[in-house]
Amino acid sequence: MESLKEGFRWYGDNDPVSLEFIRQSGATSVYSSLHHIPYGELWTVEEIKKHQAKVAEYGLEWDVVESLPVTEDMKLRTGDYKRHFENYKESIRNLAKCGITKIIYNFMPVLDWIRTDLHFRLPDGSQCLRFDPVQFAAFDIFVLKREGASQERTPEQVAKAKEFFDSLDDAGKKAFERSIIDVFPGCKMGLEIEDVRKMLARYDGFTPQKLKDHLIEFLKEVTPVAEEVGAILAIHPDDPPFAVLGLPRIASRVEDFQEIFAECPSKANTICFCTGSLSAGLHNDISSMVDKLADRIYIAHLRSTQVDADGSFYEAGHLEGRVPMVEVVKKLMTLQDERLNNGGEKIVFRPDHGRDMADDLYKPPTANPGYSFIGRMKGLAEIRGVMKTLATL
Ligand code: DNO
Repeated sequence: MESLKEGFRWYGDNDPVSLEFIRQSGATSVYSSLHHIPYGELWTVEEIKKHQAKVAEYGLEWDVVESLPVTEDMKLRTGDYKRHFENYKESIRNLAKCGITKIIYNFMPVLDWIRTDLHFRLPDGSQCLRFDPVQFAAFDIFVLKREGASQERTPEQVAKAKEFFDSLDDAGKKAFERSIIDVFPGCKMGLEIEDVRKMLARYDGFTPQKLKDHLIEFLKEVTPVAEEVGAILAIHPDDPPFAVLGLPRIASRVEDFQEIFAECPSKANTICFCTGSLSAGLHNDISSMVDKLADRIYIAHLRSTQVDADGSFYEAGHLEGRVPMVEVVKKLMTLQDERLNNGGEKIVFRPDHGRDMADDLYKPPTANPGYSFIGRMKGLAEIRGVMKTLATL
């Protein structure tokens, strides 16, 4: 068996983790995006080539686009969405002209991922990201004051959330609010609570079915272009894979993906198999998901979570937690072997997130929680060890 292709995420020139470091991790491939281009605007060949050249300078390859963002207008089919669709299609063509054909996107309304603690301290002193449903309920009910937030929870959960919130003094409450909004929606945007309310309001009365319909319409529009130029689009699962803030979620369980693939059978319609996001839902059995979605997996994010009895989860070490990583890697390598035997391509993965550890703990916080260098490199090293072992058995 052959090892999977090893990737690493690079956030571009502003990423404190440089390409110089990434190259030392053992990765050969880079997951990156043109972060300076506003969502919905065109990625020109010139801009793509510039970025690609920076990556190539370090002997690395910009293999995967993470992400080509889908705008809120595109998800809602309002405002400027038609122009955004045209730009999206043209950006896919331009990427393919530069030889980049793997494109990740997500269709999560408003937010990308949610946690309540960005510095959860583990017994060994390293830190990771954590989600606590009680704290999140406190945010939803007492900070955001979202209508219906209490009714969606049991009286016991509401009482616990109140107890937590009341235990904070004013400064603590402010800090708590910031810690959640600062990663809303998935990156630091300097939002205020009123902005969050406005963003959520756009989805008032928007059902999961409607969002799914919009996703399928989006796919039916863009996959023919992707197919034409030999590209694939990979949907990123909901993180976490359950309902938050009353927003519709449609990429949380195996049935969701099966439906998405059945309704848009194009070969360009694939999943970014993110074991970390998926494993935060106890309903997801990661190993059997590889089997069920195998023919749609070309890109993977490998990481694990530990889900505790109270429904909270934290990002566990890459070989720990509830993802049977060795088994998953073995299945992916077997799948890849079959593909390679049939003239297909390698599956590319990256270690997703990592702990803040060693001297990364003492560096100023980065704009991208979960993306410090050493923890991710540890994850990559561990997975490389697994792959090498499996390859020589
Ligand atoms: C989080 C990432 C996501 C992912 C996007 C893809 O760390 O897994 O931000 O890049 O959801 O669109």
